[in-house]
This record gives sequence, structure tokens and C-alpha cells, in this order.
Amino acid sequence: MTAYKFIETSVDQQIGVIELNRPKQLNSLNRNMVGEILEAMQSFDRNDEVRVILLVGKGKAFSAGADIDEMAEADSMSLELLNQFADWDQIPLIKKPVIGAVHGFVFGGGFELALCCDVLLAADGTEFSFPEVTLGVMPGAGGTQRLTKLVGRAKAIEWLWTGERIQANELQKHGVINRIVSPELLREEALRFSNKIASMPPLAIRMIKDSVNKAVDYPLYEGMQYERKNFYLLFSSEDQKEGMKAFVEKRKPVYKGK
Ligand code: CO8
Repeated sequence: MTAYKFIETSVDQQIGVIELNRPKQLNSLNRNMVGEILEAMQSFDRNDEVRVILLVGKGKAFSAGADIDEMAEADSMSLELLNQFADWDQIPLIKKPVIGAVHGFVFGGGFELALCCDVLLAADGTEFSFPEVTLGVMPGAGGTQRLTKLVGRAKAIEWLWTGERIQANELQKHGVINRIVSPELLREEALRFSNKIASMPPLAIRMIKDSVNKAVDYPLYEGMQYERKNFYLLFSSEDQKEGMKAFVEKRKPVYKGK
């Protein structure tokens, strides 16, 4: 397992766990940390032992956002030359399911990272916010775009303009969070859910993610053409043969991800 400075990784059965590990700074995200998160995700994405990636945070918060100390002295040209968001742009390209289990504070860049997850579980009492406006800036890693697509313009602009804290149940009502669980059960429930997805045929899971992501950006007709190609593609997998054969033979299928 690679040694990282700002995250910890482990494999629990078929779940690749990435734990943000900068708890004294409330897991605020510096550039190297985002690089490590991406590297770990890409490595799990290529690892045959891993079927699902689970993202969690150590300590009292999932993440209080980008590292303000690192950003305070930045100027426009240095951010452009750093290509500040190059790593961020690759996170949504991960093919395997990414489940986020968040707690405490999910602010700014931390909220943007959570919005990159395919499924989001939150501990009861988790607070979310885009406080960038109070620092004289705005989200830069997809926050204005993803939040608006998820909750619609009215609430998005209100939350982004005020920077106010949003409770987990409010976000659940708007379809951003899948489940709210008690803080003590968050990890257990996240692993249980991840295991459920890991038990499904991996190629079907992969193609569903690919198709659902297209639904966000494509017009309906183009999206449906894309879906159809993925549907046909799955008929060249061994798992499709196995799944349907097992149904006919009235037994449990054994999926290999081939
Ligand atoms: N950056 C750097 N350090 C932080 C951050 C942060 N975002 N958040 C907390 N810390 C540090 C604090 O400075 C403090 O350090 P120290 O102990 O050395 O003084 C330690 O973490 C603990 O924090 P607090 O004492 O403040 O803890 P509280 O429980 O009292 O408060 C809060 C928790 C409310 C979350 C508070 O810490 C806070 O408001 N933090 C800042 C939140 C914020 O504004 N986040 C947005 C940052 S901007 C952003 O995310 C832009 C995204 C752009 C794209 C991403 C590019 C990477």
C-alpha cells in the first residue's frame, strides 16, 4: 500500500477506503492532499481486488474546505500556471462507484469533493456550507455547477450568496444526500452499503454510472443513444451470461467482473 502524507488507505474486503487524515486542520484540503486523493482513487480504480471506493474523513469533520493558509497569498496567474484544478477535474473520471460518508463539517472544497461522490451518506447533524463568499471568493471546483444542477437555481444561489450552513436533512430533501445515519453507525452503514454495491456485477455497475453521468449533461435523445450502446456492450460480458443463466437455473449468480 502506498504511503501517503495526508490520507490513509486500506482495503476492507472489496472496498477501497480513503480516509482524509489531516484532522487537526479539520481535513482542509491542500494541493498535495487533493493529489493524493486522486492518486489513491486512480490506484483503486485499477485494482482488481477493489470494487467500490469509500471516502471518509478522520476526526471531527469530513473537511472544512480548501486550505485557506495555502490560498491566502495566491494570485490569479500563479493559480493558472499551477493548473490548480487539474487533479479535481480527474476525480469524476473514476469509473468505479465512489461512495462518500461525511460527518461534522462539509464546507467549501470539502462540499465540492462530497459532490463528486456517486452516493452520499451523512451522519445526523452534519453541516454543509459554501462559505467562500465570506472570504471574498467563490467555489472553484464545481460547486456552483454541481449544486445548481442538483437543487435548482433558487436554492443554489441563496446558499452560495449567503454561505449559510445547510443541515443534512435539508440537503436530503433536495436530493443531494442519499441517507442520513446516526454518527456512531456512519462507517458501518457506509461499509454495508458499499458491500451491497460490491456484490453486484461490476461491469453493469460501471456502465450504469457512465450512463447516469451522461444523463446530467446530455439532451434526452443523445443520452438514450448512449445508454443503448452501454446496454448492448454488457451483452458481451461473461457476467450477463452468468446472471441470466443463474436466474433460469434458480441459483445465486457468481459475478467476476468480466
Ligand atoms: N483551511 C485551513 N485551516 C483550517 C480550515 C481551512 N479551510 N478550516 C479549519 N482550519 C483550521 C483552523 O485554522 C484551526 O487551526 P488551529 O488549531 O491551528 O488554529 C483548526 O483547523 C480547527 O479549526 P477551528 O478552531 O476553527 O474549529 P471550530 O470547530 O471552531 O470551527 C469551522 C470549525 C466552522 C469549520 C471553522 O474552522 C471554519 O470556518 N473554517 C473555514 C471554513 C471555510 O471557510 N472553508 C472554505 C475554504 S475556501 C474553499 O474551500 C474554496 C474551494 C476552492 C476549490 C478547492 C481548491 C483546493
